[in-house]
Amino acid sequence: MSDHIALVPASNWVELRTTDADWAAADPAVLGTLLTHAHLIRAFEEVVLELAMDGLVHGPAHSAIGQEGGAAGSIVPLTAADQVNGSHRGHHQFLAKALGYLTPNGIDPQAELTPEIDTLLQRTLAEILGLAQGFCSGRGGSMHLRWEEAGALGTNAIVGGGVPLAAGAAWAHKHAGTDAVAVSYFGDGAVNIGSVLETMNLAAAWKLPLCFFIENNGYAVSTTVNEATAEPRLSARGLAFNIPSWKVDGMDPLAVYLAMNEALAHMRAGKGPTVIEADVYRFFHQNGGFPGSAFGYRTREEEQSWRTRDPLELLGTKMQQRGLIDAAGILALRNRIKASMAKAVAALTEADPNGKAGKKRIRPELWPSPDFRNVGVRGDLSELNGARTEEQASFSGKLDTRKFIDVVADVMDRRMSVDPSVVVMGEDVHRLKGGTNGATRGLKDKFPDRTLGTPISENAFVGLGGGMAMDGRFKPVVEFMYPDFMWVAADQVFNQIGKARHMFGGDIEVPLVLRTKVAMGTGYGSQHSMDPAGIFATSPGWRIVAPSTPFDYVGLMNAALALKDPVLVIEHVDLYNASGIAPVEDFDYQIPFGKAAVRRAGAEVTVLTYLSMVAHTLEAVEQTGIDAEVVDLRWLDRASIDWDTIEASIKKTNNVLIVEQGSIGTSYGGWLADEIQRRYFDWLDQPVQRVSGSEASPSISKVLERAAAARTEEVVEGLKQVMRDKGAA
Ligand SMILES: Cc1ncc(C[n+]2csc(CCOP(=O)(O)OP(=O)(O)O)c2C)c(N)n1
Repeated sequence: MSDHIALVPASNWVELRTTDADWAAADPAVLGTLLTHAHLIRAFEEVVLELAMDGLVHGPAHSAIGQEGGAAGSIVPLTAADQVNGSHRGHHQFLAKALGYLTPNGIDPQAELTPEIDTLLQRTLAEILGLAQGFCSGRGGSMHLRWEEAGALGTNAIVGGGVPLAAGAAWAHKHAGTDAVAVSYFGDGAVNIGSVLETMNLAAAWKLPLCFFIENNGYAVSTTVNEATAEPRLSARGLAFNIPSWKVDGMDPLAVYLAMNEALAHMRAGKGPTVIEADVYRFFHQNGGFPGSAFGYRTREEEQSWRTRDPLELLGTKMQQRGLIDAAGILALRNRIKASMAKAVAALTEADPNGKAGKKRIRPELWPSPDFRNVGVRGDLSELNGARTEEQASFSGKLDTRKFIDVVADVMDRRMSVDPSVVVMGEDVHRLKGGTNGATRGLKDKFPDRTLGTPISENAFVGLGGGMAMDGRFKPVVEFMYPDFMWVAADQVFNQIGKARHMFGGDIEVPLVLRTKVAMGTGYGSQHSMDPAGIFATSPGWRIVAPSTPFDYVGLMNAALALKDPVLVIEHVDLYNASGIAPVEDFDYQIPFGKAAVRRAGAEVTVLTYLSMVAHTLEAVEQTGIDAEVVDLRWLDRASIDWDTIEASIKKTNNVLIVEQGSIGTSYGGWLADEIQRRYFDWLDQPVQRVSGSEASPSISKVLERAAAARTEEVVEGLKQVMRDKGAA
């Protein structure tokens, strides 16, 4: 029989329950503020549900009625410098954080509401209704409420999606030398999603001041906690990552307040993240104004028993017992808030002239203009004004023949030397002489705090980078070891980072650089051999650069780092060990924004290509003797691509061949061919032709891998096909 030694978690795990002594000792001003927050949230949510029942809320209205205690209790202790983000059910936290910002000394429940609070209620309601005066100009709605100034970083429609972003804010707080914290709110359903668990691990490993606040309302839509997990004590999640964890009754706002104060002491002392699980109950269904029991997944009796534990009642009763307010005072508070909400509703809606008596409509003049739909998908590029740009042909600095990969490391070394905000992160970027290829050579030694080797958690660490970028104090350069890992991190890359600027109103900046290398030809097989250009080019928000020479790499990386948008920098292993003309000491120029490079002038066909396929194309042109114009696109996304150069070339050659290496399915050329045919149909002698890889991803077998990817031979064939088909269309 073996010995069995019981092991225990390294971190504390406690349930905090209030005592009579806690209630007796609680600061009256804190209790008054908690009561006012809770009533403001309740009355606000009641109006949202009324408007939803009237059909005026477009989309879901996830009300927090019943859950006010968790938000008020945890946010009242925060300072204006602390930040929060949340989930689809986030009105309550948004309002509490905004109220805390507007009234840093708390709110007296017996005082009049200030005009600032009236405005807050109206603008929040306006956002939920999708109106121009809302905090995100009506773009965000109920599920994307952001008011950065107040420390409300944004609610999120992807369950768990905001959590990595909050870690980025926490990283920035810590490394800026402040004691501010971030709090990320999510439901019981979110504790089982990877982004949350990955971020718990990352935040603990890096000791980030981040509170994972679980609002356990017992249901993810209709699925119970017990159905979804074998460990329904959700605060236990923290223990797996050595995070101290609290469980509290979220219907008791004082318990939440006290637990948050303990968690804040831990985080502000630099000891790392915390978990708080607050048991709460939503009095209504997932969204809208019907009770959950109407949908059959819970009983009316259960709902009734939770309603007897209403956090507003508890606070009111306890305050009355201490003589801090009386029933009339509470009623007056509620009436004042209802009056403010009525004013907000009157400002945003009016009688519907075409409807039955009493039917309301949104005031038509308050909608955003339809022209606004695409404004702010990316920034306005003003950040590039005055940038020093260079082309190799006119460069006056010293040039030499150098290995591409050395130049990759050099330019980052230079940027990190002159810009203390640049932070490099990724798997093994801090070891192995600069990651798996040497791209980050020397950075860890020179910049130990800004060269971060990450755990294998692409979703969490790129999301953390996104949060850092949105924070703005640091400039993340994130590396994905292989492009295919973008699928692992797809939520953060595409739903969060790519959409953030637009979704939150069009004017927030997301200056993140994502580096990755195409590895076709190295035998790494189906899951490591994609070219990500096509997927990023068809996803909103991203800019893409793809340097084919070391000289361009320097200038495109510098431009990427200067931009206030997320930029994908695509590299290629074939190029890493190739040599080319590159600067030796001047790494401070940019390649002109949105400018392609004509690598060979020609009259017969325009070849549009990028990255390693530029050299293959030039080789193919040489071999065939076909007089092709070879355009190295350099900037690939639809907002940065050089239409002027493309147009001039097409008008000259009247034939187009798009050349890329990767699989046809997720290829880059699809959208480009479509766009070219729309724009230049009259100038084309034949349909746009394409060279790409096959349908399947390249396999490990050398022969199959070669057959699946395009290289010089395929371009030769493509050029010949164009010539055969010329004029035949
Ligand atoms: C990744 C993802 N999966 C599914 C959904 C659809 N969805 C929205 S809310 C929700 C339930 C979430 O439950 P929980 O996290 O407990 O939060 P609650 O609604 O109870 O506040 C689901 C399944 C989503 N938005 N995101």
